[in-house]
Amino acid sequence: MEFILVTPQAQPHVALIQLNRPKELNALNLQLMGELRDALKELDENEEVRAIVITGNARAFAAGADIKQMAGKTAIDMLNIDQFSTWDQIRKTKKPIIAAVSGFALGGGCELAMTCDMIVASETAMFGQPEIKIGVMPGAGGTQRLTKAIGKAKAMEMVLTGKFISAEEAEKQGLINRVVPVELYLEEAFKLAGEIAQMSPVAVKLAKESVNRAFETQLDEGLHFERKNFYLCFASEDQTEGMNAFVEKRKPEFKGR
Ligand code: DAK
Repeated sequence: MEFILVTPQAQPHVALIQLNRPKELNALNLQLMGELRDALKELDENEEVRAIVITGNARAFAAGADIKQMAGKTAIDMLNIDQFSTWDQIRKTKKPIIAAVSGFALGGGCELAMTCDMIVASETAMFGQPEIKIGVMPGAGGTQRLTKAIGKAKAMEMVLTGKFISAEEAEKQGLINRVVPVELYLEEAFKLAGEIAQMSPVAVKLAKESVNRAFETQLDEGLHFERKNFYLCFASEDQTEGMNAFVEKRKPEFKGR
């Protein structure tokens, strides 16, 4: 891996992926995205990993797709490169992913953060979809996820003017989970990931899948899907362990089975 650093056990059961093109503000070139896709697939299959944190550095989470790499491309080049399959693969990660964002989260960087399940930000974080300023528009879910997160009026303004919003504003709008001082954002993301890692990995996966369904279906179908996953929890040893531990007044030991 050239452009990301992967630590499978950065903390017990929590993996860390750090985007690592600091000079280019972690601009997401094709190789970086491929590495990210492969790393997530591997971590998703690693039984020791229960939650994943993706971060950049204090100055930038990611300033977007690599404009220099995209500049000379034609529509057919873009079609043939088919970056969407990479992004789709990332979206299909079953384990929870927390984006720990500081500095710029722009364009594809903002979209990557929104593809994660939760966002913890430093006070210096800035979110934006500035593609309009370079003659294009968001292409990795920005118009959809941003609109669902912060509503039409605010999303429209960001997408049509390219203006950034601060971490404070992003929290107020419901785009992110919380804002902390810059020296604490990674620690805070690990804290959240660590909390989730103590739960049943089976229930966590099924719950993540069910929450995501709310964005893809009507209520009736979503409720139906939730019910199936709820029943499925009762096929796990973790369900027996969790409920027995409660009755016996002890801490459960979940195994992901
Ligand atoms: N791409 C390539 N290089 C970038 C970059 C980017 N997005 N952002 C920054 N850099 C590079 C700069 O060119 C500069 O490199 P050198 O000139 O030193 O070689 C270095 O990083 C430092 O940047 P600056 O000198 O510009 O730093 P400043 O602090 O002055 O400004 C900035 C920081 C973030 C405000 C500025 O760099 C900036 O405006 N960056 C571009 C932001 C942007 O427009 N982002 C959106 C890109 S379009 C798709 C999936 C996703 C996408 C498309 C398709 N499919 C699945 C098909 C996504 C598209 C985008 O994200």
